[in-house]
Amino acid sequence: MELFSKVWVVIPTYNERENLPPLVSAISASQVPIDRILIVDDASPDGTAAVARALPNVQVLERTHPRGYGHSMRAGIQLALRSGATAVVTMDADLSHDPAILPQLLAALEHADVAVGSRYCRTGALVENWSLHRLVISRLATALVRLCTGVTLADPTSGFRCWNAAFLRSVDLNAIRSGGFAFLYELLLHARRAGASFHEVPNVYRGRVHGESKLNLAIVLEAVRLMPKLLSLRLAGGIRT
Ligand SMILES: Nc1nc2c(ncn2[C@@H]2O[C@H](COP(=O)(O)OP(=O)(O)O)[C@@H](O)[C@H]2O)c(=O)[nH]1
Ligand SMILES: [Mg+2]
Repeated sequence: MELFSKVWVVIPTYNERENLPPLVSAISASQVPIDRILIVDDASPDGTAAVARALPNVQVLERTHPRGYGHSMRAGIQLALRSGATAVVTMDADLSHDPAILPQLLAALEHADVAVGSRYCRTGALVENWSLHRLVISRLATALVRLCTGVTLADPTSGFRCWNAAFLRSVDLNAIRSGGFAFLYELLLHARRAGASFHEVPNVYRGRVHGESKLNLAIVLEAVRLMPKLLSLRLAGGIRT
């Protein structure tokens, strides 16, 4: 099947009502043939789901429990795959992932299983409007995830990824336990174990303007606790390089 015949974009949301209308317009303006934009909302109190339902080409998956980026991402990706997606894009709602690079991400699937929108793929960081402490956390996470997964991407923690769906179907998503952002790191290791080839595309990451970050101590601790597990899985072998 043609790789771009059914492109799904999966976006987990929690309190993103102001960001969704400009995001959906920017995705449409990127001129890629998007079959469906799937908003996976965790019963946001600000009414994000109702805003999303009024937007063109959008399907809303409403979840309740347990709340979390990782739980939502897994549910969203699985729905996209069950619905026959040929390519799956994952991105955030807060406009930090620039839809203008969608054509490059999709084009990269001609020669890679996964294309990553990357903050760090040139010298220095492509970030704007981000506090120093967020940059430091991000850089530390980058170093740890590279070490523990063995994936040599410049930006292995980026959630802006574009997958060949046929490849993604070969990854056991139910084996991933993390409910927060650590889902992304676990997925990376499982993808590597399945023999993934990667390609990075520069993405100028803009810190959010509307709404609040959901990064909190529990999410950071979950990620820290995951690292030894990832490392032992990596060292246990069975990983094609
Ligand atoms: N469904 C769902 N989405 C979430 C949750 N936490 C964060 N998100 C979404 O995940 C994306 C990234 O979160 P964000 O707060 O921007 O994280 P940051 O960029 O690390 O500050 C955004 O689209 C959020 O709305 C959650 O618990 N459930
Ligand atoms: Mg964000």
